[in-house]
Amino acid sequence: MARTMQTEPHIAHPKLGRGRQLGLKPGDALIAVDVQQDFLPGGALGVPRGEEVIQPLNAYIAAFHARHLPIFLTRDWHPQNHCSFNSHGGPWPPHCVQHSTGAEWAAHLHAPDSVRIVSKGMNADQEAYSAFADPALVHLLRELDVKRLFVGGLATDYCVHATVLDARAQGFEVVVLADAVRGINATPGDETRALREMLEHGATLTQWAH
Ligand code: VGL
Ligand code: ZN
Repeated sequence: MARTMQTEPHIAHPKLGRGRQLGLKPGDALIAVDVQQDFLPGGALGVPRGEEVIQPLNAYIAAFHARHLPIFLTRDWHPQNHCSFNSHGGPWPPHCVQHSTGAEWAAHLHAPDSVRIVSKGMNADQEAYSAFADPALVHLLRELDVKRLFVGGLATDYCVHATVLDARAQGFEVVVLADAVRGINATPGDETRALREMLEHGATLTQWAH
């Protein structure tokens, strides 16, 4: 089946629970990482097949919203002179510059007004792949009594990876949404390695929306 082949790096892992309920409960929250124009194919830093996360994330967002569970959207929100840009000695083409169209949410992402937006990478001198780079997030999660985070978005091998490892380090249970992440794979195998490392740090993988 073509679909199975395409998602093989995700579903091949033995820890993946398939076809089970999400089992949402109080204390759960959703983090959708960087679902922005520049990370979609054709964008400044397009993630191959990045657009495939949008429909699953819409389903997750709807499920969390229906249960009144917190939803966070992170966004890469760089100043024009950000140190990660190759124009400033960094590894990436300029992307997600504050207020540019490339920094806007993916057009088909549907999120209610109640979502909380977490901006990151705003300091020109500092790379910030993780949603936890700003300590405000962990404080808010504790205030909201969040215990378990469901994480999807872009890119598996950078911002999702960093966010998941930080979430684990902060003591949250983490469920990675295998059908709602895609990797850059600058080096072949990066996404698979990133997922493996998340699992080694105690995250689990699930696939529900697809
Ligand atoms: C990201 C590279 C540079 C990401 C952000 O969202 O994964 N990757 N900036
Ligand atoms: Zn960036």
